[in-house]
Formats: sequence, C-alpha cells, structure tokens
Amino acid sequence: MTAQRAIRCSVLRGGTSKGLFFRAGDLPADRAVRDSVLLAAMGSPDPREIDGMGGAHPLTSKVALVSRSARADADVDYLFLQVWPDRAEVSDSQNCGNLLAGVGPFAIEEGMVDAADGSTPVRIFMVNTGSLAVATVETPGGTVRYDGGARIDGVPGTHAPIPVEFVDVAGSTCGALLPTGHASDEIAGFTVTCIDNGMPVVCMKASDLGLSGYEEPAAIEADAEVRASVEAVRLAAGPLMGLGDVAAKTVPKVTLLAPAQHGGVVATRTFIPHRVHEAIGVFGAVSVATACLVPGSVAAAVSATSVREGAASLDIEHPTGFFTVEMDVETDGASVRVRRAALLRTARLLMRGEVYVPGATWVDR
Ligand code: NQM
Repeated sequence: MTAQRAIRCSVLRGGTSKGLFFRAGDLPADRAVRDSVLLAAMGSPDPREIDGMGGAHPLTSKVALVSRSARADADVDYLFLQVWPDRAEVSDSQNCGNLLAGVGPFAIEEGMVDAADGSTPVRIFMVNTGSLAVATVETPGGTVRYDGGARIDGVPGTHAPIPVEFVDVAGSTCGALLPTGHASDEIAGFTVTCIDNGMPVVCMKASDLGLSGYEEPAAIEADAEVRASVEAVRLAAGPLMGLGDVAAKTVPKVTLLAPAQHGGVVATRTFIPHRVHEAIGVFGAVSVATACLVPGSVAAAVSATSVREGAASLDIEHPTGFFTVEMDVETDGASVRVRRAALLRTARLLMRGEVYVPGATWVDR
C-alpha cells in the first residue's frame, strides 16, 4: 500500500478559466513525474475527470506554476500547463491570459509579493512565451480584495478589477506578428490570416465554412464537416507558422470571423483547438484584435474598424458577450506595430489546501 501524497494547492478562477495553482517548488522537479502528478490531480485521462479536480473541459483543466522570479524586471515567473481532460497529456505549448489573472492574487496570498496598501502591481514573467505582463491587484490594507464592481462577459456577477498590461507579446511564440510573412495566405483551400500577438491564431471567414459565425459553440462542435475543415487548416498552418507538427499541440487556435452583430469590431467563434470556446482566450482576443488592424488580412475584410494609429479600444464579440482590448498601435503601410495592449480581467480564490494524488504517481527519480 502506498499512502496518498498531499500537495499544497489553491484553486482560482482566472478570467473565464479555472485551474490549480501551485508554488513551482511544491511539485516534482522531474518533468515526467510532475506531469503524471498533475494528470492524477486533475483526474485525467477521463472525459469527466471524475477522479480528480479537473472540470472536464480544457478551460477548467488548467494549471499555473508560480515562483519568485530571478529576473530584475519581474516579481514572479508563471508557467501555464494545459492538462487535457481526455488524454494523458500535459502541454506547455501555449500561454493562458485568463489563468494569468489569478497569478497576482496567488503570488500575494502566498507571500511571494508584498502587498501595498491600496493596489499592488505584480510583474509577471510568462515562461511559456518569454514575455512580461503587469497585473494590478486591489489590496486595501495589504490584503487581496476579490469583491468589486468589475464585470467580464462569461463570468456571473461582479468582482474586483484586475487590469493587465502587455508590452512585448508580438511574435512571442512564432517569432513574428505575421509568422508566414503575409497578411493572408491560401491554406487547405481557404483564405486565412495567421497571426501571433501573444497567441498563434489562424483567422478565417465563418462564411467560407458555410456558417453564419453566430452559431452556438455546441452547434459548431457538432458539425463534423466543419471540424474536419478547421483541423485540416490548423494542421497545414502549424508548420507555416513555425510551430512544426501541431497535431498534438494546443496551438494554433482557429478563429472563425463574421461581421459584428452588437456594435463590436468583429464576431468570433474560436476552436481551442478541438472544442469551441464559450468566450475567447485573452491572448486569442489580442491576436484577433490585432489582425483586424492589419491591411489585407481576412480579419480587416470582415471587421468594422477603421483604426490605424494610436490608442484604440476594440470590442471583440464572442459567444457570451464582448472582450475589450485596449491597444496602442502604429501602422506603416502593410505593417502594424502594437506598442501596448491592455485588458480587464477578474479572478477569485476559490479554495486553498492540499490536493491528494495516489502515492505511486510521485516516484522520486
Ligand atoms: O488566449 C483558452 C482561455 C484560453 C487561453 C485557449 C487564453 C488566452 O480562455 O490567453 O486565455 O485558447 O485555450 O483561458
């Protein structure tokens, strides 16, 4: 008999995602052992994740590893890991800007960052993409505040605002904002735009797939022909975006675009990559918003924006509302430079304690 192993852990909602937050040093150093521990903690592989903490959806089967940073420009390092619910795989191939919103509160709660009286900016080095974010957490009296008046679509109620700012995410995974070197490409029979402003995304017109682009996520997921076309585009786009074989990777995402319906810039439905997002990812939204500003892109053709220079607030429509991205851009002919992107998230500490995994999953090597 091997006793169960208890590991310090917190559960936080970050934006429209939810995950397990660990101090990096509390997990095994060996990567294979770490991954088997995380799979056990989540209850994966099992589509219901019934024997673990996972929520049976990629958006609720996420992990954040946080540690004090050795960098002069960051307070903490954040490594995001996607635990697949239905297969025994843990992926670090993408970043997650939603779980990112929980990193500041977690770092303060865990004593990694000293809270000021009022608000506390937490400088976060995002290990997956080698880029920086600053998240400002409300800390009246030096304690994290979770209640407040900020509302984000996809999350019920209102909570304390956590503004998040990025300066250097363009090309952070693929090496260039437009990884193929073009504003649009023909891939697997479709005209698409490949972009990476924090998340590798392939934009295509929903109408090219015979969709309006306003369908519910479940209806799109139920359409086998659409799923097959989207995956064919994704698999062909991966190597062209410098991502290699993406069959087992969570990137690129594929976002289907349609004209905005509710006064925003563009309507979106996003494959992440095999489920359709109930909203849109944070960096996914930043990348799509940027694509709308690139002359000659599929997104610019569909979108309603005429922004070309300076500060702009872009509302990206998604299945459960809007995602507003504040951007400061510079356009020079066919090229776009994003000086800064900022957005609003909320987060909440849901549970703090220990997660139990079968002792046999943590075998020291
Ligand atoms: O794009 C989902 C999410 C994400 C990732 C996904 C994210 C981002 O909504 O930054 O936040 O695209 O897999 O959490």
